[in-house]
Amino acid sequence: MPEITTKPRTQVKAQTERPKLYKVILINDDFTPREFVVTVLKGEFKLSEDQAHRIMITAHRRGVCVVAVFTKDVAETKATRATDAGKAKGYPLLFTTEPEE
Ligand code: TYC
Repeated sequence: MPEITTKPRTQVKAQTERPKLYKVILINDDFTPREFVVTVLKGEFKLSEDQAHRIMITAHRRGVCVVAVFTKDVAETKATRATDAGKAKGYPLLFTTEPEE
């Protein structure tokens, strides 16, 4: 009997690479109250009052501040939720995401 040999159709890739991480970035604006930015940072990113205040002040002074890094899905979900919290109050508060180098 001739033996039939078939090549495996799928290649199993070694799962040793770390998932790419994404930064959530807070953008300054002239209208959102400082205390509201701090409240959103604490609620969505589980930061302490002190950490949230430092990040808010850094964005206020420099224009932008990295809040934290997450996997892509988590970063995008948190940025959207935090931006929507501002939108719900009529504020132009904005969080964006970008891949880490
Ligand atoms: N610049 C705002 C103000 O003076 C406060 C603020 C800080 C808004 C950081 C957004 O990402 C921000 N009321």
